[in-house]
Amino acid sequence: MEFLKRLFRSAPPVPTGPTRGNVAKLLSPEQVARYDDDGVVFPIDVLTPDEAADYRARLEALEARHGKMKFAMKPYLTMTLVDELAHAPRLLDAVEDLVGPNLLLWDGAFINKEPQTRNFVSWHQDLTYWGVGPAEQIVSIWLALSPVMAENGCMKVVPGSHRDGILPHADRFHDDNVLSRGQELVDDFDKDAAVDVVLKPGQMSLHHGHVIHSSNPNHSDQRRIGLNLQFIAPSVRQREMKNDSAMLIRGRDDHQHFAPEPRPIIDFAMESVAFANDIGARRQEMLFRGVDEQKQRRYGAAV
Ligand SMILES: O=C(O)CCC(=O)C(=O)O
Repeated sequence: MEFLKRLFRSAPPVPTGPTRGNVAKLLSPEQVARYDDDGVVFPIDVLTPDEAADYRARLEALEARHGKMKFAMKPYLTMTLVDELAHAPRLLDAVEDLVGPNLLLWDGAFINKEPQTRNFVSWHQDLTYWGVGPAEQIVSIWLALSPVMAENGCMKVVPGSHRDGILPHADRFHDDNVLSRGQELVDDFDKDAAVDVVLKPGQMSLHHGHVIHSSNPNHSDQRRIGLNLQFIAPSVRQREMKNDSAMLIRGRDDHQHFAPEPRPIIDFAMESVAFANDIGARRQEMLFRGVDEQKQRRYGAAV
């Protein structure tokens, strides 16, 4: 565990701030109400256009050496640029407004789509297989590092669909589906009500774990680059997996339900990669519970 200690820089102490429902740090009362009513709120400005362009350039420089970060799992453990983004003050202020002052980062991935490619995301609700709850103490953010619009496969969300809890899903494994099991809602719903989550570089959306969403392939000549992160309150519990881990990002963890995760100091340090691979493999085991080994091997790279 020595390497964990070396890699671990504890989150700066932040005084316990206002809890949800009191004074918001970044979101307006209307934006908080929109999240509550719709299960999604966007666009929220996090980075200036120049900052977003710098982060994109850093990502693409790393990709030139290490390969495309297509669906890299938990990249905040291994890449300093993602660690910085995950600590961006405006991003965290908005998350704090929804989840409270004590924040753990539980998961994340780059969900990038290259120009003219077929990858899509089927209609689903995030919390179907994640094992964590309660949903009210979890929020996903999706931060754009490129322009994101219908043409390059932006996320589509059905506002208000988070109110009925988790609905039945079927596993429809598909090579082009970004989701590990190709999970997809079984019953009909009003797809026409879906809205496109259009974002400029540096803007993000926040969504609830029960909201119905999907995305189409990238039919454009522009790359779609998005960082998806899941924040939870420390009181959240993992029901489906032993020894799950998360990174303390803000405030305090008085519950210790998740093992601490180390922050990266340099990109792709061997120890960080080993740690990320270990937790990634155990997460995949949970996501693929009940799925035969052949399918696990074939679809294992997805999120
Ligand atoms: O990036 C996408 O297209 C879909 C993202 C998604 O499913 C999610 O953030 O939960």
